[in-house]
Amino acid sequence: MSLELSASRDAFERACRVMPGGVSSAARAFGPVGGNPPILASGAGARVRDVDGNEYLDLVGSWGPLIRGHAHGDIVSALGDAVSRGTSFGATTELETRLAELVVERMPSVDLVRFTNSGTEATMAAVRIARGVTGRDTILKFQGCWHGHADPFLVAAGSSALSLGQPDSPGVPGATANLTLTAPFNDADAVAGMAARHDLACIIVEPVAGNMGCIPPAPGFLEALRRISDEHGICLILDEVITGFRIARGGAQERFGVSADLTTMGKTIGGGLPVGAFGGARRFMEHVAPLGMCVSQGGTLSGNPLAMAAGYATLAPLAGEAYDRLEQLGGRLEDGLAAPGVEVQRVGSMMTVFFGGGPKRCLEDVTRCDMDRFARWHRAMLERGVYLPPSQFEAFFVSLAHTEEDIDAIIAAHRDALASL
Ligand code: KE4
Repeated sequence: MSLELSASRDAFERACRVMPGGVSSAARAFGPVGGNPPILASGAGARVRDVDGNEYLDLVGSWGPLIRGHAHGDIVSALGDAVSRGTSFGATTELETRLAELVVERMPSVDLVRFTNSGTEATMAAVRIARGVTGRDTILKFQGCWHGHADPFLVAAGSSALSLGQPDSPGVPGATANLTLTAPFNDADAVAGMAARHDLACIIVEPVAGNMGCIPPAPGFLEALRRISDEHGICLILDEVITGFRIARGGAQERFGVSADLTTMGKTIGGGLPVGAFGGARRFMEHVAPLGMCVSQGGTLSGNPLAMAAGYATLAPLAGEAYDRLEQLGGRLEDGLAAPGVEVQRVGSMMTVFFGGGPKRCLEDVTRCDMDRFARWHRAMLERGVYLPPSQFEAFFVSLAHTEEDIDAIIAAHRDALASL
């Protein structure tokens, strides 16, 4: 099978003349899987269409935000209403307060929340607050986890850093990188040892790893991080940019019953508009400028009315049955993708297909699977009308716009793709 991608190829070549790699984010590069990316033109529900007119069932969902699918009527009309009153004020609006109230209501560990324009800004700010309040400099993250592209996180980083072979990015000063310790995901003993030997300001973790492929927390792992943090006065930051409002109404903290000191959010809370947020216990958040010791933080478009309107329209209707539906669709897809030599790891509506290498508990396990087979599978799925993240080190997402028929069509494409490898 081959795809007609001539218009995409021309558009991509034009993009490459003025943008590094022809992309606005490294994760979108098709280098890890080969070939040129389709240049997308539109989306509706569970589908996207490229500039050649090819239609795909979309499992990227803009990397997580589109939990209700593309161009959802509620979100389009909320945006239309907001934009008719202006695009930005640089002042508090009732729209951001309303979304903040929703976050506080659904995340019991969050007393106060502040909006940013990206998840990266949120994690940057959370680490700065942890350092400011604890008076400590050293942080601990996990190998293969991605928390955005701020310097402290580009040490053993996942997602695009891993896909492109630079988990320790050039350009990060040694003095900065040396303040970031790393441990294998799911290795609580390693964390306990580091906490005993170093004065850690914070432990930052994706409660479900989504940036080295989907890796669930081992039983007791998150609880151990909570216990170690309490023992050593460490700020536990749960980076819920992916999992927040995705794997449960109250995110990973609801699903796994472990509370963070600080939580970072993004993606779904903006419904596809630029957004991030950090929030948590009053003892930390009451030092965010202009309060308390005034840990500096700001952003021209933070809490902008369009993202707030889209975020509220996305989240407000999501109740328990929405998550039951996502669980049902995710389970249907997981069952259908299972095949000899294929491992599917899933939490709710986020999942990853791996080829070989057995169960994945940490980054080292992931590096043992067959990356070449993944690349060939990715291309075969694209040729069969299924749009997936172009890297083994990512999760993909089912939305509420996907139907059983869509899931079954993806499964059929998968089986045909496997046969073609
Ligand atoms: P943003 O700055 O991209 O909004 O959020 C950074 C971030 C923080 N924390 C977690 C757990 C994340 O997954 C992310 C961003 N996720 C990637 C996908 N793995 C976004 C895709 C991209 O970088 O283009």
